Amino acid sequence: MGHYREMRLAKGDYGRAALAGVVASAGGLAGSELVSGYFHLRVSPLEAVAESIIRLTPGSVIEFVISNVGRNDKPLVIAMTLLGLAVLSAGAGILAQRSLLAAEALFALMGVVLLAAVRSRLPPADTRYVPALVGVVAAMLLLSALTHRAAAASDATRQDPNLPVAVHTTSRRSFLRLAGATAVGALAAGAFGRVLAHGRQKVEAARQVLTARFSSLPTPAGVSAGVPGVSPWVTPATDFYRIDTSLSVPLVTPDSWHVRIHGMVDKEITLSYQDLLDRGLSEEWLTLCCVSNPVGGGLIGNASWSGVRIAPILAEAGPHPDADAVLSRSVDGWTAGTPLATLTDGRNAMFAVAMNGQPLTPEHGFPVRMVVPGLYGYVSATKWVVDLEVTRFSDFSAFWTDRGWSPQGPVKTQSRIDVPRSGTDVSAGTVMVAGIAWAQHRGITKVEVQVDDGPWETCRLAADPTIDSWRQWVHPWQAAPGTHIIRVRATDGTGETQTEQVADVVPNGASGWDSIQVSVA
Ligand SMILES: Nc1nc2c(c(=O)[nH]1)N[C@H]1C(S)=C(S)[C@@H](COP(=O)(O)O)O[C@H]1N2
Ligand SMILES: [Mo]
Repeated sequence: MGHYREMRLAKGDYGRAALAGVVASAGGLAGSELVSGYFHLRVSPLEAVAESIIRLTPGSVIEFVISNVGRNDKPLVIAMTLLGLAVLSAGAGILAQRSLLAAEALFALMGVVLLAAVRSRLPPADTRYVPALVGVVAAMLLLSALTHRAAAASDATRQDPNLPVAVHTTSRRSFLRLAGATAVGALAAGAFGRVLAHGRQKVEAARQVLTARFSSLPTPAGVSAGVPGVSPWVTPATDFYRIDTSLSVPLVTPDSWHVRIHGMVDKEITLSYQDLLDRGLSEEWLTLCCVSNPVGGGLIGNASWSGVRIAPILAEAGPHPDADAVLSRSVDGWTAGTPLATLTDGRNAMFAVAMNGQPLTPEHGFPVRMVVPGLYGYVSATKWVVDLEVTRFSDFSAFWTDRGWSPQGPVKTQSRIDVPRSGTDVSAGTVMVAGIAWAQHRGITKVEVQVDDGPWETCRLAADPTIDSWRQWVHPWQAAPGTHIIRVRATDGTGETQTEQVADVVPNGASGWDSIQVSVA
């Protein structure tokens, strides 16, 4: 890369160079569509760019466009985006004849735009950046290969016009063969990617139909401690952490969904989606967290869940007296073992169908998932749930218990400092130290902070409408100049104070006190 060529391109040379750029980016784009379709992501990088453009465009312009082209603003913006991409890529192809490095940098820059669009349009998930990354790398490799062949074709023409015609033809053919093969491959990959994406679109359409049926609980009064920077009481679905073992998001339509309750029961029950809704929905606040969340970590979120209580359904099935567990299974074969008692003891264990008033997103388990207050997700929160087997802990091993995690996963009492951020500078005087604390189904009754080796000071707690959700806390700290360590600890509704004992996330959740270091000027 990076060699400079004398810019003496003939007309045909320009055409080839531009074609190289366009075909290379088409190849990359097709690759990104294919991978995105495979992962069942809601939008591909191209669609993410189009959606971002629509969002960044003033409403009046969008209205004007819609009134002139009808509801099809998205296809139009996609067409315009593709046109813009083609023009930029053609330019990059020509630039590549002079400096391949500069042209590759231009492609990389377009990649950054794709990644930014994806970041703003897709919820956090390990796979969301993969399609754009695959696309950019493919486009850059193709640009390099095509540019070299285009240059060889131009060289052959220029070096010696008296060379046998066959030489010019061979290098030109070599370029055209690669360009042609790439174009054909791109069309095929792009088309296949769209076919793969179709399943997601069917599920999104089914979600659309359901949106009006669910509602969110109103945010209770007083749950905010009023300090900017603290995780808000409600975690929007787009910010909610996602943990699962499926590379490709399982796609299940409500029409095809059933759950079977069987095993050590008097009567087997199978419910359709409609059967479930017919039982009547309730809404509950619940904080869900992951056993893999390190002290101070972000694998936690709070939402208003709409769903159907599991207890009455289990009661109808009639569990045998010697059963002590329910093994739930998802459509993709993942399993969790939940204590039977936590599903029947009156807590809000439910088959959830909506989160914050919206049908679950496919990433969070559409159409139906489980949530159980007080337990980590790996032993309770089965997404895309289709099977509940009433059984005994001694008779099975679930997905994560097979891999060294504890069969029992009650949530440990924990607290986190959200502000100030560790490692930041604050000015002397009153500094609001604030964050969240959680001990689902036991509740939080006290939070204390300690500055350096001073006394533990009791924080003000925000309102606590349910013992199943996290609770915000705040402490006005009189900051004196110097470097300080601040620690936090919570006490739950059973009177137990969060342990100082540091434990790793394996096998049953991290423990220890969250702490920050700040410099006071
Ligand atoms: N089908 C399925 N359900 C699953 C998992 C999974 O891998 N597959 N992971 C569990 C874990 S470990 C957690 S912490 C929660 C996370 O739920 P979320 O992705 O909606 O935040 O889902 C649980 N449900
Ligand atoms: Mo988890």
